[in-house]
Amino acid sequence: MCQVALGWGSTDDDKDHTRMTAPTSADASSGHRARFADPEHDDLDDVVETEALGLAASGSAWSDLGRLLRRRLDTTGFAGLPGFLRADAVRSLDAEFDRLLDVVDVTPARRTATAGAVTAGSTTSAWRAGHITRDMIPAHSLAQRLYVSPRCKELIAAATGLDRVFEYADPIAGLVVTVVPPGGCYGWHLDHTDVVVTIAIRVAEVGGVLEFCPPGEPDPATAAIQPVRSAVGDLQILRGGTCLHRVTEVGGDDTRLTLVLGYADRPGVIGEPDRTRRIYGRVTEAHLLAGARR
Ligand SMILES: O=C(O)CCC(=O)C(=O)O
Repeated sequence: MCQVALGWGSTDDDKDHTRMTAPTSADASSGHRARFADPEHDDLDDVVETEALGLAASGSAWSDLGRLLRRRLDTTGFAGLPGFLRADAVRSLDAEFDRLLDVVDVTPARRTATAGAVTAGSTTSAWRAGHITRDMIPAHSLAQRLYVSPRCKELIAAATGLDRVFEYADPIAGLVVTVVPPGGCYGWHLDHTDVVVTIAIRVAEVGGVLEFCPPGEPDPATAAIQPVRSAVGDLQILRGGTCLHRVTEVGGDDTRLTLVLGYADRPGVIGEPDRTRRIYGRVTEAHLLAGARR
């Protein structure tokens, strides 16, 4: 079995079987074509509600919509786009992420708002949440296709007033799923990037609400906190670098799942090793090498 998976020592029958379970990117003979994440291709009609949102037209439709969102983002720090993902795409992502939940670590922790080192005088908040990281999400996942798509980047760049945004070069961050189980929460924090893009995949029956403070407000105890109530498939853009935000305690039986897309304003961004370890519990060689170069 192992030999078949590795692609050597297999019979012709084994090879045919392997092709059925792991389709190649273009298999003209069978008509079976898996679509892989590829920044040279931007067909998202099977992922996004392109018709309903007026995004099916070629040209500047995605950046036009982004500019519309920017007005709201600039005023309040937040902009939402209800019904962004197709219902069948949400179902497919929910099932895909559900299969990974057994290996997600949700050990409780206390963290500072910037995931810095916790010292005796630090202000911290409670976390009980985990992540499905980028390296756990396969290349043919709709999530990876959305993340690398030039259309999606156009939308986010226009919404944030940048000429262009870039995928993280980080092997585990940039594209993650926040996993908040019943009784869990995602504490008050600021992100490392200006904005964070989230898409609700599974919402909590009770609680599990994304809340944020107005831009620059340093203290949730005195700030006018804004709740965001999302339905599955909704897209949210939050100025997470300047608006403190959290996810309140999840009630009921369901684990809350949110797809998080982080883009950088320059290519090659990789998270700092210490911060990465605190948030995701591990690093990769790329983090260590980038950390040593800093
Ligand atoms: O899960 C969410 O809705 C929010 C995630 C979040 O706060 C973040 O990724 O910075």
